[in-house]
Amino acid sequence: MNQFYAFPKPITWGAATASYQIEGAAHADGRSPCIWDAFCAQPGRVLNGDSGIIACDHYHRMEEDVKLMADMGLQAYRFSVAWPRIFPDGDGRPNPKGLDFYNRLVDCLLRHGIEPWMTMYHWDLPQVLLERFGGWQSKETAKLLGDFAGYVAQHLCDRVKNVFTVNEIFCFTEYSYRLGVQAPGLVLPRKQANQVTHNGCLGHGYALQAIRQNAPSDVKIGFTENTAIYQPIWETPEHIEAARKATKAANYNIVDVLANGFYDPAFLAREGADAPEFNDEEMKLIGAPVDFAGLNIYDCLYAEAADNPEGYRMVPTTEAYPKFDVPFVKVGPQKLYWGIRHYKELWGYDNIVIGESGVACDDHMNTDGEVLDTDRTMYLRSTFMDAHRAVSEGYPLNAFFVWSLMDNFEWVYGYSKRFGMVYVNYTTQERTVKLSGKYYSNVIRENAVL
Ligand code: GBH
Repeated sequence: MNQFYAFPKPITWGAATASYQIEGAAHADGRSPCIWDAFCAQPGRVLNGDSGIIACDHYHRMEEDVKLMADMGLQAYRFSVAWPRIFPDGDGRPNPKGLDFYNRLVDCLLRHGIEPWMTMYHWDLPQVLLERFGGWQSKETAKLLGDFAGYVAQHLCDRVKNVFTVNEIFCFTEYSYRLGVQAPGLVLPRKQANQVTHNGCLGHGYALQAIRQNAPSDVKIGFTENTAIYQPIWETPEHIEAARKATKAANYNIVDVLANGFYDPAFLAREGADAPEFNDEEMKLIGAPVDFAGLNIYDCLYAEAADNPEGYRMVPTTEAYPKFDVPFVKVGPQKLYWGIRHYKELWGYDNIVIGESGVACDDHMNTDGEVLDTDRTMYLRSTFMDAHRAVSEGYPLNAFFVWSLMDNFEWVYGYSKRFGMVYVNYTTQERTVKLSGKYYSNVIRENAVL
């Protein structure tokens, strides 16, 4: 073992997935449609007209998938709960068959010695709530997320000890209601779009409160966000300060608000009549303390000091800047370190987890049946080095979830992009651990960057 890069403390090593991306079984056991089912059915929305109707068929292959995780040596598994399986009408009467699946999943994980980390909301909003309230345009949706999360916590948190309220508020609000690229694909005017983002934060707040109130035993609760992380163009004090300012400013309407419990007055002034409607009670829910803060990191952004009122400017990456198989995942051997450090220094988080880190590669199986993804393996190693640096300098990283356990439905890219450490043959549903998966098993076993 390479002692030098051994982690100085235990890290919980896991892999992440999300319900809509892997489960399939869209019509099984009383599940109702979610907004992604409807979005995928609209021509031109998702590449090749793909959808999550079958996906990795994980709903029917759960036990074999958990067995595979155990064989890989995973210590933890981050999954999400499909709201339309549990409350097909969005609220009201729960569906016992839906809950049963997650009960079996949790039991199976625990039987194999794998810690379940559960996400309450990873974008599969029941379609009925879009029809009834306009989805996240209404605070009712935020409230109902609280009800759903409270119910799930009551039934599963005797065994599940770590819970994420929501995955990436930025994506299910900004990308979905302002930019229109993700379900439900709306491009709303500024005032409404600002309101949607506020309502997303409020959903986190209601969920946090409800999980605390309903969990039958001690549980740690947090969120995870694909926070925009600026790294200094190089590491001198003035550029570090610039990167800090750029990162704080870029996250003005989500992480900065969750951490502080109030909006930056400059934001409210700038938006004027377009500012979101909110009250003190809501801000208290939104700003309630979390037990951990999650970072999902893909992009690579640079800032440098500048002689302007802000004191910084962004430095764009070049056209040819090294990327992976999707444009938004760039090579960035310092980004994860800076993400962790900014979380601690800007927002005071003392328990940080990487909710997602990973990469899409153009994977192919060779004639010997192997997938030798040297690119993903290189990427993982570089992010682990970064994590090692953060921990060595005393920053509070405690868990790391690679995105993703297996290839899956990559939202608007459908099945054309593969993020897994496990290769999925979508014709046969056969799973094959890639080189990167084998590499990860060794890293986990040694708790060291190898
Ligand atoms: C995460 O989102 C998600 O949590 C996860 O479900 C997902 O599979 C994973 O990352 C990999 O993408 O239409 O070209 O403008 C990461 C942030 C936000 C990146 C939406 C892609 C849309 C790209 N994603 N974005 S585009």
